[in-house]
Order: sequence, then C-alpha cells, then structure tokens
Amino acid sequence: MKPSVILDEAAISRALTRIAHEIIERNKGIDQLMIVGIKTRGETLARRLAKRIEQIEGKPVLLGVVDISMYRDDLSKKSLEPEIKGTDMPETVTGKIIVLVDDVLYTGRTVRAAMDALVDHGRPSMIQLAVLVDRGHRELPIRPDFIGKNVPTSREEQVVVALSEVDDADQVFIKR
Ligand code: 3GP
Ligand code: 5GP
Ligand code: MG
Repeated sequence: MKPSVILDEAAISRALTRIAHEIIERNKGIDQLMIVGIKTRGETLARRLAKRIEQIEGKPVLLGVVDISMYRDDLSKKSLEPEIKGTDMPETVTGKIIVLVDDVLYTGRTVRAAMDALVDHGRPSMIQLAVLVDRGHRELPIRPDFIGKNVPTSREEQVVVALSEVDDADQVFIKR
C-alpha cells in the first residue's frame, strides 16, 4: 500500500512556526526558557524551533539535548524500556522552564525517561512538552502542551519522520 503523507515540507514548517509562537505566548516571552531536544529527530526539531523563537524574540534561547535509547534486557518487545544515554545542557536546569521536544509521542516512556534525566540535573520550575506528531497509545499519564498534528494510528503502523538535516527531505508519512 502507498504510504500516506501526513505533513509535507510546508506543513512541517508552518507547524513549527505556530508552535514557536505558542511557546512564547504560553511563557510570556523566553526568560528562563530552555528548549531540550530528544535525540535524534527531536534534537533537529528543537534546533529549528529555537531558531524561529530567536527570530521572533530577537535574542538567543538556551538549547539542550538528551539522548535516550531503548534498553533491551531480553528479546521480548514488552521489555523494551528507554534509558538515558547522556545529556548536553548549556547551563543549569534549576529554575528554568524546560520545553522538551520530540518527533513522535507514542507510549510516553521516552518522555518519562527524559524527565528523569532533567530532574537528575536540578530542579526545573516547569517542564512542558512539544511534539511534531502525537500518534496516541499512551501508557503513562503524559500529554503534550504543543502538538504539530494529532495522528490516530494503529499499533501496527509506523509514523516515518524525515527531516532534511538527517534524511533526504522534510516529510511525515504513515507506513503500514
Ligand atoms: P529518532 O531518533 O529520529 O527519533 O527510537 C529510535 C528511532 O526509531 C527514532 O528515531 C524513531 O523515529 C524510530 N522509530 C520508529 N518507530 C518507532 C517506535 O515504534 N518506537 C521507537 N521507540 N522508535 C521508533
Ligand atoms: P514512546 O516512548 O512515547 O513510546 O515513543 C516515543 C519515541 O519513540 C520517540 O522518540 C519517537 O522517536 C519514537 N517513536 C515511537 N513511535 C514512533 C513512530 O511511529 N514513528 C517514529 N518516527 N518514531 C516513533
Ligand atoms: Mg524521536
């Protein structure tokens, strides 16, 4: 079956511009704000968001990265748990409003691991979540504050997020 495109290059760009404005509006500016991308494509999106926020506000915004990978302690899919591989923070997270950024939100386990990593570094005043695609199927009480697009999926489907920094082009599509 032909993959169905959910977001093309223009739609991704518009969604990120909207989210950048929403982040600034929600937080009444960018004081104490730190954008933190979840590797790999969440980092790419975080960099794009930070650039837009800087263009709108005319000043730099802090940008950090967390690296979370799947830890497998046996071969069953149920045992796949995200674990923290590393973090790269420009300065302390204490007192900061952190906006976590990821490409796809699914069970919420990756975001939970990212929040663990953040609170290991200090005490953020608040943690918010921005995702390009929310595909549903949450297994934890986690919801995004900023969403590019809600895409109801079946568990068998996969949301493919291609971004020009790491892939051929900008495109989001569903693979069945
Ligand atoms: P990313 O690092 O660019 O976000 O999670 C590792 C990679 O595998 C991710 O790339 C993600 O795009 C891709 N991926 C695709 N489907 C899934 C899935 O169902 N679960 C997880 N954890 N990753 C997936
Ligand atoms: P969660 O931990 O919420 O189940 O999954 C979120 C992480 O897994 C994200 O970092 C995301 O990259 C990846 N992921 C889960 N489902 C998908 C999917 O359908 N497509 C893509 N591209 N990534 C996914
Ligand atoms: Mg991701």
